[in-house]
Amino acid sequence: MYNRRGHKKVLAIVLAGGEGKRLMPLTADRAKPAVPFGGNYRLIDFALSNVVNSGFLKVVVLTQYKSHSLDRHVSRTWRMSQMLGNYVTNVPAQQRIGKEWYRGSADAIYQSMNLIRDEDPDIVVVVGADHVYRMDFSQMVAQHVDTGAACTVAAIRQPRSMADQFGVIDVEPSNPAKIREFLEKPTDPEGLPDSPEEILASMGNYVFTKDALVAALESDNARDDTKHDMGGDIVPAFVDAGDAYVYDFRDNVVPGETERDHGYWRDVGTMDSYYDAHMELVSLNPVFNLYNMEWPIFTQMESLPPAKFVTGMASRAAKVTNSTVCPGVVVSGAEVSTSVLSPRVKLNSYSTVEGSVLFDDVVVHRNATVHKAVLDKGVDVPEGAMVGVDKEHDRARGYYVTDSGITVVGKGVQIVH
Ligand code: ADQ
Repeated sequence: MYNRRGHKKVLAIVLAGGEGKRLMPLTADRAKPAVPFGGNYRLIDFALSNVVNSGFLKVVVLTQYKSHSLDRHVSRTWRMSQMLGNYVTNVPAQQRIGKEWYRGSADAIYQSMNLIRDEDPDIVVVVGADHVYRMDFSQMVAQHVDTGAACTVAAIRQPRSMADQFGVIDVEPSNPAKIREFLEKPTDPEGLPDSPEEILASMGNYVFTKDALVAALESDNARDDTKHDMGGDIVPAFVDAGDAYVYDFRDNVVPGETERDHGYWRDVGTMDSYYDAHMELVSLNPVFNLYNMEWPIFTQMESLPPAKFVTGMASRAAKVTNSTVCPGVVVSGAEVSTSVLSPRVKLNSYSTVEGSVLFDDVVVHRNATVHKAVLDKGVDVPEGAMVGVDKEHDRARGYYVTDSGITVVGKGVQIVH
């Protein structure tokens, strides 16, 4: 498969082995990229949709941590026609080299080197699987080819207060800019000259010239003083060699986007940011437009009956405002506002759901209330029960409550009064 621009053969590698500790309990038994998002998506669907929409149809997904539901999702959803030699293959950690599982993200790629050798691409695009955004990677590849760099790092401005979550980039004043320094998750870096409270952050998406990547992974593997991490070790090595450029995400133009959603990128790595991204989605005029069909976000479409809204027996009419509702949902005499209802959610008479994200198969029984909460798959809220209304009571019942007061209940929990 040749890239539309530059006529280079491209292999895409999606790093999907992250644990997502800060998304507990949602990551108790699924990898972070498998965490549901927006009702019927999984986080990894955004990265994979971007890769495929960019025209890169040879895709390897590297998984590791609790990868069962992720592997199932990828193989079911992302089955591709083999006719043109295209594929999305998930590769679980195989302990192929030695006894260890992947040590870090660079080691994950190193241990899958046979896939790179078999495919023999000119260019390797490496992307994370944890973010919500649209991006045309072919534009980044085009810049990579133009500069002749060995490594190109996608970058976006972020608040300086969040620097310790990102690779922070200092650039030379050229255009495209060469990277002068790359610090992985520094505590108190300087802000940008034109905006002291912002830093230039790595998005965790990289383009490499294949031979340079292979050489860097081999030399990293031979060393003991590295964490075998893409952001922590491999990218800094390219920067030290004076061979890394930045790709400014502001330059990326995606078909169908508007001025408003241009440049949208959300790291949903904490429960609060995950919740906020959902509330943005159901807001009156969301920044991120799921309905942009010129750059569709693909997912698995299960055969389900349409969502249904009814007046329950001796009840009131169902009322749903500013919410997204997936197939298979039944809202019977319940009131729902600013919420996301995933497939097969059932809401019964006189129940109220407000400011909440309900995963697949959640059932809310009569007169129950769910407020500012994220309920994982299959949570059952019995008649008259309340979740998220009294945060102290939530904590006392063992439910997780975030600093900003969002209650999170793990998979399959039967709520108690
Ligand atoms: P983090 O996201 O903190 O920072 P990491 O935990 O390595 O870095 O995750 C990066 C990606 O690799 C994720 O998609 C994760 O799922 C995956 N991953 C992690 N370990 C893996 C393994 N052993 N096998 C396979 N996949 C693995 C990174 C960069 C920063 C950058 C931020 C942007 O290191 O420089 O700023 O992403 O969010």
